[in-house]
Amino acid sequence: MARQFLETLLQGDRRTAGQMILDAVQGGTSVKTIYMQVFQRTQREIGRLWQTNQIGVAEEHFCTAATQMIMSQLYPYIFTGERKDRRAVIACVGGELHEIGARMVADFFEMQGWDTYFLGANTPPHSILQTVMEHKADVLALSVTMTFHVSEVTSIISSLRAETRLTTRVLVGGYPFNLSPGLWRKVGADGYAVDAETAVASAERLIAAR
Ligand code: B12
Repeated sequence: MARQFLETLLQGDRRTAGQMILDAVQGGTSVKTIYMQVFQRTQREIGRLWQTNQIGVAEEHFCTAATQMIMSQLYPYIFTGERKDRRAVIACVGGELHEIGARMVADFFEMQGWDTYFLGANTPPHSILQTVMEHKADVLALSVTMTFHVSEVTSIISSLRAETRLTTRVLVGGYPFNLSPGLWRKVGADGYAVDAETAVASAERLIAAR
């Protein structure tokens, strides 16, 4: 299905690609499966095709925008179910433009009954901290893709500890953390997860140990 979805997008047909996903979900495929097995796979394959010069920036942008639009069409299936009275703020640190991974993490938290505040790409540090304080977040989830943004994470975490009395736990994730096991400890985070599917369980372990 991921292959068919990608081929359809590369042909420029986002309507059929979207319908394919809606049909699958209405036919019983879980949104979680679609996220992990179709969207994540496809985005990573798009990156490989771009890196090896088989597609251009325009095709990558088209596919990424279409995928985000199709994700929005799945929201009636995401914002359902029992709430847990747990709050998570999810953000990409300043300068970071890769936001689909973080959005997936946010949506997995929602699907597990958390209330989420997804701030998206390129969020200034003071806005992240302000949101965490305003919502008394149980968890702050920080996403980084480009290695040159990792130092931003260190600085946000130290400000959070120094400037607030909150017991908010910090979970980090994204490409550099997946490449380098143990990096999450070096930036001062409380935990790390490899993907959206494992992020919520990691967060719940951190809360239980608080
Ligand atoms: C789409 C895309 C873009 C788009 C992003 C648009 C958007 N709205 O998000 C745009 C065009 C902006 C872009 C720009 C760039 N990109 Co780009 N991009 C991608 C691409 C193709 C897909 C990203 C994606 O959606 N992945 C799918 C998601 C689902 O996967 P994920 O991000 O890994 O997230 C999962 C986990 O990591 C984890 N996770 C993520 N965050 C968090 C947070 C927490 C708390 C937790 C627990 C878990 C977690 O869970 C997620 C879901 O399971 C990737 C290819 C790839 N392999 O990912 C390249 C890629 C990341 N980009 C790359 C590059 C080089 C760039 C640019 C430098 C290009 C340029 N020359 O300008 C710029 C940098 C921009 C910047 N300052 O951030 C390289 C990075 C290589 C490297 N060594 O670092 C990649 C890998 C492409 C490649 N193969 O070379 N890009």
